[in-house]
Amino acid sequence: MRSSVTAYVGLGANLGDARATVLRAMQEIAGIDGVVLNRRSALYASTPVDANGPDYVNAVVQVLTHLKASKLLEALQTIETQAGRTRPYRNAPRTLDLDILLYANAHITRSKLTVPHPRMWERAFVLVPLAEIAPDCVHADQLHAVRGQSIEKLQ
Ligand code: A4P
Ligand code: MG
Repeated sequence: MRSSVTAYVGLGANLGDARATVLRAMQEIAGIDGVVLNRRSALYASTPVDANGPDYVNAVVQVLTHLKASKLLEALQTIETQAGRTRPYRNAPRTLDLDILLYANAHITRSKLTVPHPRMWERAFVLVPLAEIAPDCVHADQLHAVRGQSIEKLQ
């Protein structure tokens, strides 16, 4: 069996009951064959970045997985589809977005998968929840750089 690696998945939603969708998605990620959900951040409300529509609910989870990154992406996309995700235009409001942020120390540049996620370092809605569950993955300077973006921990 392949040895397990640590990966981080970003969750975002700003259509429908976004909080319930993100919580359900965490359960569904935990249910993927070959994935163990190890840590989950709090839920955060964040103002859309480079996008429009309602505020987002965002979170990050840490998983341990035997799956190759491409198989993990396929499983995440199945969960997005089941949550009613449509893609009418770039950065459109969405019922659920699941992005692979980090996969071990891998650098992947394929047509369907770029890891680390290319825009993660510019985004408070990724870095703040990631720093909550994996402080070693985020440098204080990186958090400082996104301090102008509005993000608030939900109760
Ligand atoms: N893809 C490539 N690399 C990856 C990866 N590391 N993880 C490919 C997941 N998918 C990856 O993604 C399009 C294609 O990217 C996929 O088919 C996959 O093969 P998508 O989710 O259909 O499209 P997208 O949402 O436009 O792309 P992405 O990358 O999710 O968008 P962004 O750049 O993450 O922006 N503001 C707030 N406050 N909160 C948010 O969650 N999200 C976005 C989406 C913009 N603004 C936001 C938020
Ligand atoms: Mg995505």
